[in-house]
Amino acid sequence: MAKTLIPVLGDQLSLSLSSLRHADRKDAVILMAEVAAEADYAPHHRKKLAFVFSAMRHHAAALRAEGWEVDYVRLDDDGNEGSLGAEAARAAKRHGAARIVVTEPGEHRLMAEMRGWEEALGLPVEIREDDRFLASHSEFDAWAEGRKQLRMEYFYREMRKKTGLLMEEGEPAGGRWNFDAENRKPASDDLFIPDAFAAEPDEETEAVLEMVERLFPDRFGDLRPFRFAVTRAGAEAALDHFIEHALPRFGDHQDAMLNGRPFLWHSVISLYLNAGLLEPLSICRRVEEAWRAGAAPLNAAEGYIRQIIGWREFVRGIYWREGPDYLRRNALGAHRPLPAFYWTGETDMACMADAIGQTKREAYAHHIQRLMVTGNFALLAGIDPHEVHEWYLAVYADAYEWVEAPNTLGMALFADGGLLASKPYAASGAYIDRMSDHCGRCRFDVKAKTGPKACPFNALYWDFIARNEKTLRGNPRLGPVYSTWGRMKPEARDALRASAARFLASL
Ligand code: FAD
Ligand code: DLZ
Repeated sequence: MAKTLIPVLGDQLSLSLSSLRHADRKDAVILMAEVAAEADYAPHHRKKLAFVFSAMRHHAAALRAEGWEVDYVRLDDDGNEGSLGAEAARAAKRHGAARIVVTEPGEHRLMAEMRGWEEALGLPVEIREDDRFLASHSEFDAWAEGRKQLRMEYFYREMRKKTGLLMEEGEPAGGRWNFDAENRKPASDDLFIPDAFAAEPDEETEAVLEMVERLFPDRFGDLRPFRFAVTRAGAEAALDHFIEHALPRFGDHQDAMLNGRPFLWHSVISLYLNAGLLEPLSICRRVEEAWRAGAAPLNAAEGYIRQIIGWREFVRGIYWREGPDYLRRNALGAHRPLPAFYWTGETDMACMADAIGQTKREAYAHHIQRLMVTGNFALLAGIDPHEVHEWYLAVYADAYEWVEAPNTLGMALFADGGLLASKPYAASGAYIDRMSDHCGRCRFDVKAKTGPKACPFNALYWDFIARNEKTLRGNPRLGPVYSTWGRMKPEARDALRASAARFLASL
């Protein structure tokens, strides 16, 4: 009987994947392949590599337990040809496959490659939509069509209505769609901060850690200690841990930062969700249940659900709608190279050192660290958006282009000219001081605006505003900022710009 070959990628670790649906287990072979091309298209953090390979190996075992035949190719197997296309071709020959069925990948790069498989392999190839999201491509496009501006808030409301999450008789629970204004409290060390969830590596994970150590000795990031879960059950345990210990405070302190406290009340589940070990709707239902049971306040449940059915779905819609050209957008004409300290964390700016240092250790930083520290710095300093994009794609365990690129280019860097965000998320040191305890331990003075001791974010902020006046002055949300700039004495403006220029020259 001619077989159907079903390649399953490293971020398609879901038992309900569209390519597996309606397949007859007797006539199908699943191919999972660890390949150099995927390990190398970005210089992935070593923890990310270990997570992906170990989770793939555990998923292969889970599929076998469900009765599937799985052909698994390890990265160091003899004969591994190093790319998904070449491995699909080899496997198709090995099994005498008559056709290939695959779920669409999460990247334009691989989508283009897969579209060429039919010709390259001489077999019919069916590419199915990835329906592990709440909004299909056509649903998002229909929502976006004809709108002058795409705003997450309106899309989010549609997703709330569609799913019924936090809805009561057709109205949003609590009478409001959005409790964001109640999600901006700073934090302090004397609040109860839960321990991070930690899984124990099993034998398979140990083998992967050794392989990554051996094959990627020079890659960015600490490999050990390795505490990520690598199975569906482990990911569920991480979610349970979050709901029990951190969700109640997630809302209040979502935007807070504390030195040496990488996880605070965040869930740290994006790597599992993006890999397919958790499903978005069931996570949100669990969070809603916690609220209904009185175990979490509404601002926490709403704030959390908004990230998943709002932001996550919204950025994916934009990624696919805008096409590959999105990756090269540079609306503010920023061309400075990425400073070397993004790879070392060696900088005197305490907030940057903390965010980059933990990124190196954990392959994780929470949203405000990514947006308002490393992202904000890159925006203000005019770093080339594509270089920044390549950095974010590499350093986080949850990074896949469909979710990383719109967040980096659209949200953090305004490189899409305001498609995703209504104004640049630019902020001076005062924001970081308000939301964190970094400034008190920094060698720079956050209250000083100019001079060698002044927090670099201050002069850089005004330099950014001045430098981009032509493009940004017309933005209604920046009206007050340009009025303040206009009211400053020329000497004060010159001093800010000179201070910024000195700092930028030192990078
Ligand atoms: P929590 O704070 O606990 O939030 C819950 C979940 O909501 C997350 O797990 C995630 O699935 C979802 N979520 C929250 N914010 C966003 C968002 N803006 N976009 C999409 N999903 C969101 N997220 C990624 O999953 N992969 C990336 O590569 C990525 N790159 C980013 C780059 C930049 C510059 C910025 C500003 C944000 C990026 N994000 C990315 C979004 C966000 O920072 C992470 O999803 C979040 O920090 C993951 O940690 P967590 O699981 O503890 O999230
Ligand atoms: C991220 C990643 C890595 C590091 N390695 C593999 C791999 O060896 N084999 C595989 O099938 N997938 C891997 N992935 C995930 C893919 O890069 C991911 O599927 C694409 O980026 C599309 O989202």
